[in-house]
Amino acid sequence: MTARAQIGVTGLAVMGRNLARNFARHGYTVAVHNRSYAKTASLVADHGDDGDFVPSESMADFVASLARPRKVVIMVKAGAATDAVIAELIPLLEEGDIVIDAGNAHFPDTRRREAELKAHGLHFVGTGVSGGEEGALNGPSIMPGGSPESYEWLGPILEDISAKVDGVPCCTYVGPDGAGHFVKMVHNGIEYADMQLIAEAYDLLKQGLGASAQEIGEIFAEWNKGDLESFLIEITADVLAHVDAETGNAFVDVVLDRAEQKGTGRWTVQNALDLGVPITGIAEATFARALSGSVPQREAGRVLPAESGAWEISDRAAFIEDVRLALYASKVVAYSQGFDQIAAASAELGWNIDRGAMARIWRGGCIIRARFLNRITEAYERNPELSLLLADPYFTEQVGQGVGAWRRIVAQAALNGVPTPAFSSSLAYYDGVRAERLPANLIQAQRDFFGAHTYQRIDKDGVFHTEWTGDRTESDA
Ligand code: NBP
Repeated sequence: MTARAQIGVTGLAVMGRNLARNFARHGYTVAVHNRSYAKTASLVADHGDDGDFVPSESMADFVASLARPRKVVIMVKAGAATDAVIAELIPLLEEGDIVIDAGNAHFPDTRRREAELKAHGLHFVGTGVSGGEEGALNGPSIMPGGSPESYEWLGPILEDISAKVDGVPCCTYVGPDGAGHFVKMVHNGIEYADMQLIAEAYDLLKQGLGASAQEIGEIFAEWNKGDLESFLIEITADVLAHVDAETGNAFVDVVLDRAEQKGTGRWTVQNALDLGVPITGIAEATFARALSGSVPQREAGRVLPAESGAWEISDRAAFIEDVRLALYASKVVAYSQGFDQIAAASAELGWNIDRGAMARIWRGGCIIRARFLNRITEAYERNPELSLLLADPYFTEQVGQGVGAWRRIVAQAALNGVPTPAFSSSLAYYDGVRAERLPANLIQAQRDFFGAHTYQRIDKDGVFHTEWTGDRTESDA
């Protein structure tokens, strides 16, 4: 076996197969392997024309077919399968080789694996890959972590096969150990928020205007020509226009209203709680999916009184514009919160993640690709230490122009009994961060009362406690 392949992919289900084809189409000699040989054989049989594949039945032959330093991409089911493949690889690899996990691993697992492989003299690169099947084949957004040294070998290849926007690759080095998978996790969390916000906008247009799916699809198609231009708005317009072949009804009207939530949204929210970062848009989006699937509660809840009247909208065009502005503003909040989470983790784990660069590599290839990501990159370029994306002058102005609309929409939704958890919580967050004073003063006082948790004062430095059950004197804590 000649060690001639420049990169290898093990795990040739939907994602791995397409990624391997993408490498081959870019002129790389690609070693390919799968636990069961059938997938390897069918890849070469069906797509051998894409380029130069070196198929192997055994892991040992697969490793032997790779030029050094070996670069092995693992694209298997995240979790135990990844550990099984790594265990098989370790004895076959040599110092300096690079193992790339491109599956959807949870970042603590990536940190553990990176440390383990480092002890063997191997590089381990946990890599976020977004864009699904189509992205893997034609250019995904790629978020690699691991050592900077491994990126020197790997970066040019990954940048080559990634999506390009204005000629710029949607791939960059994210940061050490689990940083790549972490950023991919937050990307998916933002995706949850984005989808929920779009769904709420759809619901408002449907319930407020009594508009048909077709009509709402046309509104989204129009929105896609402006600031909201994005992959998700584009496919929403497409989906809303689709007619169910069996019934002749709008397709969305025959789809059951129960959304699933898999790992990444939940992980994002769990991690935000650990970090103490309010990502309310993402959290509400995750819980909204959970609520949609809470069948017994929803059945029981139908008896609850609404106390809302018939919703009458006199100016349809003005209402549609209000929904658009509220959607844009809420979307900025979701991104602002997601980038706060990245900043917090980066500070805690010493990752030094460049948030502007993350927005740049999300512009193409991935599910949240959107026109306004350019604006986010610009905001972080203007001020790399920006503590609140919303407070960047561009976004302050853009969101500011829509605040009135945002309030009208959230208020009308509440008055008319339409649930808008992501719109509403995003506005509450906006008002929270802009508030001169929050009622947390009372919470601190309560905590000191029942648990002697102490408090600080606005008029002098120090930490204090009041003897609530005694004479109520205040002492330094
Ligand atoms: P799957 O997640 O369905 O995994 C199937 C692959 O894992 C097959 O190649 C299978 O081999 C292999 N595998 C399993 Br299962 N257990 C194994 C083990 N113990 N040892 C070795 N191989 C094992 O594939 P996928 O849908 O292509 O996804 C691959 C990865 O990409 C996952 O981590 C997934 O979360 C991620 N993903 C990402 C996106 C995205 O947009 N970025 C989309 C979809 C998936 P076999 O053929 O022998 O059973």
